[in-house]
Amino acid sequence: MSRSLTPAALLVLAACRGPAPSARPAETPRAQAVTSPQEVPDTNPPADLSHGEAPIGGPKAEPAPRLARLDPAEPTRVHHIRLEMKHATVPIAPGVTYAAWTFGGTVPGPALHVRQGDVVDFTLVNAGNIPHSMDFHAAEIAPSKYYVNVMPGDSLHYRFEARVPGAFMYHCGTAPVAMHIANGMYGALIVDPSTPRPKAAEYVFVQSEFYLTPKPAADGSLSLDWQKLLGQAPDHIVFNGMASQYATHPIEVHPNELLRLYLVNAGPNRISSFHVVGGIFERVFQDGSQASPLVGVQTVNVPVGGGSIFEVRLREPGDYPFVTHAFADATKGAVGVLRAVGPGGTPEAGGATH
Ligand SMILES: [Cu+2]
Repeated sequence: MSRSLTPAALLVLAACRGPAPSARPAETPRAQAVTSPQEVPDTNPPADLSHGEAPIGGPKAEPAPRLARLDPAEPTRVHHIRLEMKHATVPIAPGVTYAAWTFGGTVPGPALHVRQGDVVDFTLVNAGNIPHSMDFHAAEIAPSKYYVNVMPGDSLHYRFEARVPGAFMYHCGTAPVAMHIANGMYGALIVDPSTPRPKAAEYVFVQSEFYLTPKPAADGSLSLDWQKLLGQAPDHIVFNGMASQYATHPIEVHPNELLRLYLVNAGPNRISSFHVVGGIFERVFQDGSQASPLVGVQTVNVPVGGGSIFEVRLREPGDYPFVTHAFADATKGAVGVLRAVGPGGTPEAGGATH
C-alpha cells in the first residue's frame, strides 16, 4: 500500500508550489495571480501527508508545546482550586506573542479534573488591573451571586458540587465577554462519571481563536483586534493556546490503545468540526452527555461553549492528523498529529499490508 495524497491535499500542494519553472506556460496575468506562490495566503507550508496543514515533527519549534495529557483526578472529594487572573504575554504561534488576559498565567488556563459529586472549593483572585470574573459551565449556581465582577486586588470564594459529568468550559464572564475570551480567559474542567470510564490514554484540547492587531507593542506582542473579532476573521485558531504545536511536536500514542480526547471549544466564534484523519470514533459523548453516545462516526461538531468526549483507536503505527475539518480553521493552526508508535497493526485491526 503506497502512501497517497487526497485530491484536496494535491490541490493544496499544487497551489503552494505553483508550476515547475521549466514547465511554466505563457500565462495571463490573472492565471499567474491564481497560481503564483506569492499569492498563497500566509499559512504553513504543507507537510507531505494528507491533511498536513502544518509541518510535522520539526524543525523544533520554541517554546515546547503544552502537554495535552490529562492528569488523573486527585483522589479527594473536595478540590481546593485557586486561580489568579493576571495579564501575561504568551506565545500563540511560532514567533508570535500575545498580550493575554489569563487564568493562572497561561492560555488556556489549567485543565481541572474532578469526579462526579466532588466539591470544588474555589478561590478567584484578581491580580489584573481591570475587573474580571469566572463562569463555570460545570456548576449549577446563580450567576447573579457568583459570576460577578471581581475588582483588581479583590477575591471571591465559593463552593459548588460537580454534579454532572462532562467536558466543561470555564471562562471569564465580564462584558464584553467576547473580548475577555478572545484575550485568553478560558479553560477546561473535566468531570469524570461516578462509574469510571474504561481505562484509556486521556488528552484534553481547548480550541480557541486569536484576532491580531497589525502592529506590535513595544515588547513585540500583539493584542486584540476587536473589528476582526466582530467579523469572525481570526488570524490563528489553536489547540491549547498555540497554533500547530502538536503537528510540530506530535503526541506519541500506541496503536490500538483506547484514546480519550476531551475537546472544549472556547471560541469565541468558530464551531469545531472535530475529526481524526485515519480514525473512526468508537464513541462520542456529545457535549459530554452520558446518554446515547454516538457510535462509529467520523466528524462531530463541538459548539462554541461546548465540550465533547471522543474515543478512538489508531489501528496501525503512523501519523494521524487531528483537525477541525473546517479547513480554513485548520489552515490557521487548528491541526495536530497523533503519532502511533510501537507494536500494533494486528490483522483484525486492519493492520499493515505493505
Ligand atoms: Cu476577564
